Amino acid sequence: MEMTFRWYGSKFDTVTLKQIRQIPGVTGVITTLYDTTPGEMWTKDAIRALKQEVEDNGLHISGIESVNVCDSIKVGDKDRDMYIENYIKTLEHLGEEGIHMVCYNFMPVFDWTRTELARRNPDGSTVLAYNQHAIDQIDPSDFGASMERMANGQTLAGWEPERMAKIKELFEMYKDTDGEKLFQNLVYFLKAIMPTCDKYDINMAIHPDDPAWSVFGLTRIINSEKNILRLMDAVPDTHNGVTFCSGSYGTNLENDLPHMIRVLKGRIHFAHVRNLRFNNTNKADLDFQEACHISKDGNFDMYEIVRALYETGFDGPIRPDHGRMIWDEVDKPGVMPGYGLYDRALGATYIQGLWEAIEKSETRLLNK
Ligand SMILES: [Mn+2]
Repeated sequence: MEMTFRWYGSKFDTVTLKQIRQIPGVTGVITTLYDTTPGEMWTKDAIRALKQEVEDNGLHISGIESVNVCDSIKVGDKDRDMYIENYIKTLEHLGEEGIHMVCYNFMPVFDWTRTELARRNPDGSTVLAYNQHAIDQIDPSDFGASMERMANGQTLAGWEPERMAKIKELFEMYKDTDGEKLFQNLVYFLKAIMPTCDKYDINMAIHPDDPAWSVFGLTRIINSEKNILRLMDAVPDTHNGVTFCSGSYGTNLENDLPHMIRVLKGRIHFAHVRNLRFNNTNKADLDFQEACHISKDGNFDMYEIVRALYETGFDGPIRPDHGRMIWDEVDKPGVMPGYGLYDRALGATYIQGLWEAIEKSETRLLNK
C-alpha cells in the first residue's frame, strides 16, 4: 500500500502540499480538478499543470478523486454517449500523464448526506454526524420549506448550493430510474470505458453510497457485499474495481467490513479508512457520528480492517478519511468539512502503525 492524502488543489484547499509532504509516510496525493463540472472533458494542459504543481512539492499524484459522472450517464438519457466520449477522452489524457487510478461514484443527486457538519464532542473537537430524525423532517418535494423547519441551525451537508437551486429538476430527472435501471446504466458506462482503461491501465474504483441506503426515495445500488459483487461479475475486467470506503459501507452495520475486503480481493484499487461511532443503532432513530481513526473511538475494529487489506495483498493507495476538527481548526475559514489537516494526519500515522505491526508480526511468524 501507499499512504496518501486527499488534496483539493491550491485554489480550494486550506491544507498545503508542503504540509502534506511533512506527514510521516505520505508520498502521494489524491486530487482532482475541483473546478470542472461533471460531464466536462479534462484537458491535458490542466492535468499536466496539476501534476507539475504536485511534483514540484516533492509528492506525486496517486490517483484522482473524483472524475465525476454526470447525471445524463446515470439516468441513461439521449446525451449519455456524448458524455461517455468526454469521459473517455479525460481517461486518455490522465493515462497519457501516467495517472492510473480513478475514483468515481454512481449516486443519484447527492454524493453524501450528513445532517450536521460540526457536532461538538466533550473534548471540544467537532465531527460530521447523521441523525435519522433530522432526515425525516425533510420533504424531498419541498426542500426550501423543509430546510427552514430543521431545528438548531442544522444544515444538510453534502449538498452543493448550485445543485440545490435545481433540485426539483434533478428529482424529476431521476423519477423513472429505479435500482435496476441505474445498475444497467452503470454497466453500460463501464463496458464503454473498459477498452480505454485496458489500454492505459487505469483502475476504476467506484465509491460506495454514503449512507448505504436510499435517501429521499432516490435509489442507491453500491451499498452491500451482494450488490458490489454483482457489479464486479457484470463487468469482470479487473480495471472495474472498488474504492473500499470503510466509513460508507460501515454506515450499515450489517456490512461485515473485513469479510467484504476478503471477497473483493484483487478488485480493491483504493482504500478510505475511517471509523464511525453509533449513538443509536435502531434504524428509525439511527444516529452516528464520525470518529477519529483509532478503534476505541468508534464501532469498527480498525485492526481487522487493515489486516484484511494486508492479507489480501492490497497494494493501491490508501488514505485516512474524514477526521475531527481539532486544535482550533474548527473555525478556520474555507476548511473542507471533514478534511482538516491534523486529525487526518494522525489517522495516516495510525494506519501505518497498524500496517507495520501486522507486516512485522506476520514476517516473524513465517521465519519461525
Ligand atoms: Mn470515502
